[in-house]
Amino acid sequence: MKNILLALVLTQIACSEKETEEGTCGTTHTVTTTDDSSDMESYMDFSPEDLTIAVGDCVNFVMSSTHNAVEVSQETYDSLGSTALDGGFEVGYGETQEIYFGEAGMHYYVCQPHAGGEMIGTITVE
Ligand SMILES: [Cu+2]
Repeated sequence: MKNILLALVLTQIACSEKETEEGTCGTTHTVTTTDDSSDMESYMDFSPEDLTIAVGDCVNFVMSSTHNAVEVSQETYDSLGSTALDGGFEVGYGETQEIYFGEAGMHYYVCQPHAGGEMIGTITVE
């Protein structure tokens, strides 16, 4: 019984540490992609493409298997490039990841194989 209690306490400590590190999400927004290439217009898009959120909100990126979402600099975004931003977020193909945004600012991201086809997006945190 003592061991079970200890395990519970340790689990709770681990969880609260994680929350402090990543922050606790205010509202969670969702960005999705589709693998259905019969409609190229929606295939080459993040949905939504441009998202405005509040400081402390999270964005849950739900990537289908042929797309990724990689943060880039404004310059790379403007030139439809695909070079990842140092220390930026990166959600892999077919991956779902919740990203916490704790500071106001602008984030630019692209789908690396389709950046040239304007599969790009922004997150505005205000
Ligand atoms: Cu893509």
